[in-house]
Amino acid sequence: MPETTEIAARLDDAARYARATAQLAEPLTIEQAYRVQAASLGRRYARGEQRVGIKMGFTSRAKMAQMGIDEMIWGRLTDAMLVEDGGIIRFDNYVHPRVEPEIAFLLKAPLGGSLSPPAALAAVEAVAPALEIIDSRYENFKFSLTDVVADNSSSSSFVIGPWASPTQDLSNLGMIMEIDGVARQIGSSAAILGNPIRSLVAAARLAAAAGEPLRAGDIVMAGGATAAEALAIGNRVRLEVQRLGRVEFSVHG
Ligand code: OOG
Ligand code: MG
Repeated sequence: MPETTEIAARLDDAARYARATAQLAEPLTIEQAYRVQAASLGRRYARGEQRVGIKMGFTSRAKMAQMGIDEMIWGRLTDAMLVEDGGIIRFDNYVHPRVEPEIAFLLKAPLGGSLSPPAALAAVEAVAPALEIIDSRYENFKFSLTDVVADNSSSSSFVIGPWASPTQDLSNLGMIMEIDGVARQIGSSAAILGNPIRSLVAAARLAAAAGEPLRAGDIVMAGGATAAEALAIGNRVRLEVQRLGRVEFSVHG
């Protein structure tokens, strides 16, 4: 197997210079794939980026079906990936970006390994509508489970809408994602493991198991509630989540 550091460098360069790269030729174990992810993020931290939280992937049937993978995965988020609400992204900074509707959590306390949903909720400062811009670094957006894990779970950018208090029931909030004024994906927060709080519970467990427990101030993206949509130059994307409000961004050339 090629060195972890070699694969990490290849994937990091692919993300940094928006150049597609071939799928990994030799199969990795899931542990090796997460080691590659950590090493690739290590290169970002060395350039001054800071970890601000984690993203969950494949927490809904719609996402699993779209990509043909049915295991939950996670990736790291850095400050450089955050796009301001209403802001713009430059298409050229991506290989083949897609967008998906999510829910984000902001923590006010650290979260350790094994928790009940109410215990996880007690550590939540706020929740928000959120859009994730995923961008697989692999050609044609095709990958195996371990390929995508090594590639930081396709994590590329994320946009967070207004933070709201977590007092409301999150189990069945309507979600409408529009591109250029046309509803392209319609779903519910229920699609995310029955309730997105379960995604936070899983995030706490997986991050702690990896030796990087969730901290106060961390953001956790719960995973796409629907399939993702491909982006093109000129698109204006808006997500409306029932009771939580809207988040949006535009794609420029
Ligand atoms: C992998 C990332 C999955 C989600 O929300 O399910 C993900 C991909 O689809 O490229 O971010
Ligand atoms: Mg996602």
